[in-house]
Amino acid sequence: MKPSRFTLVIMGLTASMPFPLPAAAHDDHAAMVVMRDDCDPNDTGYAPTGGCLRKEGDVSFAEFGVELSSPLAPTSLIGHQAWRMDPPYVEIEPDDTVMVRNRGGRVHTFTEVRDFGGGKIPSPALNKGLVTAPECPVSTDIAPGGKAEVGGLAEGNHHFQCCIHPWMRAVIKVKRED
Ligand SMILES: [Cu+2]
Repeated sequence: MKPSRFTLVIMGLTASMPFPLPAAAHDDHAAMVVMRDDCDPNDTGYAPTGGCLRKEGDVSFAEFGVELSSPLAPTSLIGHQAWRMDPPYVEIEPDDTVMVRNRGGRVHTFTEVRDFGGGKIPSPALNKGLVTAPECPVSTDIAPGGKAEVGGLAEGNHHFQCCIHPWMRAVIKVKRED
């Protein structure tokens, strides 16, 4: 079991910095993960939960809800697959940083969890079959257009998820190349 060791910088503010980033790392990102969704900005169904702040997108709030689950897996969360981490798997070296951008219209988080689990929104439909990941209630929101930088990761696999849409997942593998 690895301790959670990472640095998350949100919009110029340092949320937690157990291991300061080397200055050069800020200009040299080894990888990027883009958080995406395709919410329809004209659908007022999104308004009570932050709206849809993007110019284009054609997924209605109703369609989003339908895709949360499948009749074939009634107790499992599936989730609309337009809400996604792109790519869901990246490999970096120990001193590298990953730039994370929210290019969707909804709020997302990019939260390191020991184990993938449920998110922080108290909605059974959004967390079907999942136990809340303990890291999620204190996760940091990244607004549409926002970004974060992840660095200082130890060697090994690191699990990141959105704590609002828990099927949005990414694994960052940190591996030293020789
Ligand atoms: Cu999300």
